[in-house]
Amino acid sequence: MPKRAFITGITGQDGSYLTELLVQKGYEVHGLVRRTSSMQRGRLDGLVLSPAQRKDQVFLHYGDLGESSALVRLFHKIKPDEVYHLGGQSHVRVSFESPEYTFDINASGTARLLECIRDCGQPVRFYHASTCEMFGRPETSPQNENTPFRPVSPYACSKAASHYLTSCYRDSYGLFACNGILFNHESPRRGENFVTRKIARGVAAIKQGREKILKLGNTDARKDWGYAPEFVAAMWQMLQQDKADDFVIATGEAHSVQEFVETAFQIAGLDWHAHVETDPSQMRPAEVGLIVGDASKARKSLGWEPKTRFQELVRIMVEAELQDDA
Ligand code: NAP
Ligand code: G4F
Repeated sequence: MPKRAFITGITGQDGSYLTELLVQKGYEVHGLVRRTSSMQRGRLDGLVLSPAQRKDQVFLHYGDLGESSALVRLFHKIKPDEVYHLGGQSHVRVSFESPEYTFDINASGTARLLECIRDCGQPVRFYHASTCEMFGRPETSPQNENTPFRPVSPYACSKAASHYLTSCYRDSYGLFACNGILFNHESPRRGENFVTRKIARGVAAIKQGREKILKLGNTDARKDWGYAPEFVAAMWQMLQQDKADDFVIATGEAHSVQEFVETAFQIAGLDWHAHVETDPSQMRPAEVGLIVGDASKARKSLGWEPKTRFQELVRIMVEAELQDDA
């Protein structure tokens, strides 16, 4: 019998890469999808899988993290061995506009899933998509699994609640439940309204004469940016351990949005000075401080290491946009 995985957020950046990884490992993959007015699911339509793999190994089910009844039914139907909980309202600035929705889907959504696992009567391994945003404005750097959380956005508060729920169910009920505290990870599949993809798309549009200006918010912000396919591999590795635990996954290097801009424009042979303007609507009521991750526990226990460094990541993203738009 192949192992069965259930992925929430399968249509997202990480969900799509994780699906490819698990299918290559022989898993049967079941994904939660929301009903939308269009049947197009760009990232899933572009999965690097053979027609047979798609037909025999990937199955989509309607549901929503806001509704427990559908989740309960799906658990009984799928009987997953592993659950990768990646679904949620993942945009930090949007969380200031929709805090209640963000909290319900991200925090209560995790409680709904954990209850399904507690009640399903079989051993299930659970991965929760935690985030470095929980560190907020930390007093120490770099941050590891023991660094206190000081969240500064509704998104980060919802993820901190979700993180603690996951460890609470591990401690209280003995569930195999892991938190992956992932730092920013990017790719050509990143959502268009996250800054790295926005810059890569903007650079391609300017290069091809379709746009003249790229408008950005706070370009002084510094992030620890890695490459998404490498980060989803760590999710799988966490669930293959003998004991459930929490892990920071990061590159350990911080770069500013401004450096991303300069590198991206340089790769395309353009001068950023002529094209970048400030957009006050992209500023946030609060920004995190300097967060940069210490992934030494993951290196020791999982053998996980980042391979793709900043310059190469920017190149991958800009070249993908230039090719797409050619
Ligand atoms: P993403 O591309 O924004 O994908 C989010 C996924 O969640 C999508 O599949 C989305 O479905 C789904 N979703 C949203 N609301 C839902 C709901 N009410 N019910 C069911 N599904 C819902 O995010 P990502 O970059 O892949 O990140 C995956 C997870 O890791 C997220 O939880 C994010 O917060 C967390 N995280 C990400 C990073 C990062 O740098 N990427 C770092 C740390 C943590 P639709 O396609 O229908 O919208
Ligand atoms: O790309 P961003 O929107 O990502 P952010 O806020 O770091 O959140 C992402 O990473 C988190 C992990 O740290 C995840 F938990 C979360 O789910 C998500 O995947 O913004 C990156 C930085 C911010 O400091 C922002 O203020 O870029 C700055 N920025 C500057 N101009 C902008 C823009 N961000 C966006 N989205 N759009 C801009 O025009």
